[in-house]
Amino acid sequence: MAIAMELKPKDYRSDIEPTWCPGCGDFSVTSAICSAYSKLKLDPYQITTVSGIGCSSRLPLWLKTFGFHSCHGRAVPVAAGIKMAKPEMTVVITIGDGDAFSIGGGHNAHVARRNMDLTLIVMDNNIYALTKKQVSPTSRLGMKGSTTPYGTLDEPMNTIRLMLAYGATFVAQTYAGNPRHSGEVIEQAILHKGFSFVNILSPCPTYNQDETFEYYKGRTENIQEVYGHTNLEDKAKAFEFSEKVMGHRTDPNAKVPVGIFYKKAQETFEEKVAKLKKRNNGNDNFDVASLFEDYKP
Ligand SMILES: Cc1ncc(C[n+]2csc(CCOP(=O)(O)OP(=O)(O)O)c2C)c(N)n1
Ligand code: SF4
Repeated sequence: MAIAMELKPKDYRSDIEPTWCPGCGDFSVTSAICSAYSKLKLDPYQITTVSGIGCSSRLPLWLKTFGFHSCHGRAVPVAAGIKMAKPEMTVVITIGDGDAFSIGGGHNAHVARRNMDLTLIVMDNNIYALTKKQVSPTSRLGMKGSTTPYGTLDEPMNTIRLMLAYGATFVAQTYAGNPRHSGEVIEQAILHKGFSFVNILSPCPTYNQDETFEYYKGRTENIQEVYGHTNLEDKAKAFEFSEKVMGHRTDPNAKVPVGIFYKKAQETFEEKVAKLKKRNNGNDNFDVASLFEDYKP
């Protein structure tokens, strides 16, 4: 991560005006990301913000950093490739819950278990918004979408628990209605050396009338402040708190936990690769030609 000049959050914004609907939670996520970049004094030319396809995935367009608006479900492997080619680059992935947990869900396990130094920010609006209201893996049971007019029969996915199980070394949840908290969590996630996952509850007022700003009002609780959850290396405790994530789906009085669930220092994949290269004097001495020979008919 390169340290550069002092820049204000607005200095990370491009001249392109967001095309999101008024009141979209993703505006606040954009501000939180810019605020984190500014606090960390990052050089915009040392950041790549990578997305897939979706309303949320337009986010890199509004930034002055390098950006890659890739394919639906493929932002994570694109980001992994960028990180391998340029390990000194800060690589941040900004995608929706459909992108991250439906079509692209299979990629998360591998960047997490490898502990690649990437930050995955999911704007979780519990719906496919760009394609006009189909249910996503985080939609609540019974939610009606354009292709599920009688309500979905699927139980929602607990993405916090999933990422803990995959071996992510930083797992957090925050809320677009609290951009200060979102900014602080994103800052911590980028600072963390290794794979960091930040789920941001980001309402879509156009297609989701269930999980609205009104719904979350007074319903979130900060697990650091309320429960004093500060031993962040305690994975059993992190799993315990992750159980609370789903409570509000069935109990109208249950709170929605926000904060950092888990954080652990662990060697990154890039560090391991650098060591391997050093051990081989920067040269892999691998005979590619003989490999091709093996596969000749
Ligand atoms: C390979 C592929 N499959 C499907 C689509 C259609 N598609 C575009 S965006 C999207 C889902 C968007 O939902 P999400 O990722 O949650 O983002 P949001 O729009 O809610 O921010 C789908 C299914 C596509 N563009 N490419
Ligand atoms: S449809 Fe929903 S997610 Fe998409 S821009 Fe509008 S409010 Fe945001």
